[in-house]
Amino acid sequence: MSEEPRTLLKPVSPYPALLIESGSEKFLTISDIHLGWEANLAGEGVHVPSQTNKLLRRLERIISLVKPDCLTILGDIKHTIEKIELEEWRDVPIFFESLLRKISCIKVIPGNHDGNIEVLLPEGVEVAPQQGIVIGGAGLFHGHTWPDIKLLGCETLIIGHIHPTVTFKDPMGFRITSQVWVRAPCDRPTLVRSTLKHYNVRLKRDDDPEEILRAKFSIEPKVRSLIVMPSFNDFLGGRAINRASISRDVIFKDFIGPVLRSGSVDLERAEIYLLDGTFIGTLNKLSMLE
Ligand SMILES: [Mn+2]
Repeated sequence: MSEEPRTLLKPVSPYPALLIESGSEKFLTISDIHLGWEANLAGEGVHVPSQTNKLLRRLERIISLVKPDCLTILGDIKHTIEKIELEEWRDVPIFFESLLRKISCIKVIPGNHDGNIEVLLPEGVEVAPQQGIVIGGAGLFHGHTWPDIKLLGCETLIIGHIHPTVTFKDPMGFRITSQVWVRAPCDRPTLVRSTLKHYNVRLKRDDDPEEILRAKFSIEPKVRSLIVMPSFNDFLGGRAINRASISRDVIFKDFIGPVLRSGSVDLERAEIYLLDGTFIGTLNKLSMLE
């Protein structure tokens, strides 16, 4: 059997961006841009200038810095879900046409906000399946759907969708909110069992789901952890994952997406990192002071 090239995951500190190095190839990965988000606020009487240019300049800076071969975006390019707002008709094509002048390989994995995204993307931008893609030992998908079965052969699953933040109160009573990275251990047999079940693969009570995956799909199950990326658009609201006022169960139910709801991801023991790389503890130690 040929040796797989090593896959290295490097957060591009202090940005909400991840560099995936697989063999000699470099993939820059970001998630949740939500272009047109501020236009939605205008409907509520709050007027915020368009963030598109700021986000574009920031992304171009990161591309110049790390010189990736390819840019992968884990979904939620635009903000409105089904229909397309006027601002998105304008901003989404401009955003990607400018990016294509910097980098010729761009892959988009659609998120739940990306209905009809194809019509907004210029030629040259590849739209991948919602069930995700494999880059070396990393499986990438947005997080609102089940991943493709082949992603179970990756050591690390990487999703967006949740926009994780932590919130603390300082001694003066001020609230501080920071975007964070989440890296949670996975219970592999449970994840394999629930994914196979989703794809209607029949399992008897004492079947070993990992054996079935090997036998029926020729996939060696390898998933060990799941990474939740911070949103690239830092202007958005986030999900304070350390809220103590409601029970953990409620928070977990609130974690939208079938993989997080399946009970196979141990969020209690998830490691939480700030964007500058500081490890601030595991989630069960980070209750918010209220
Ligand atoms: Mn989403």
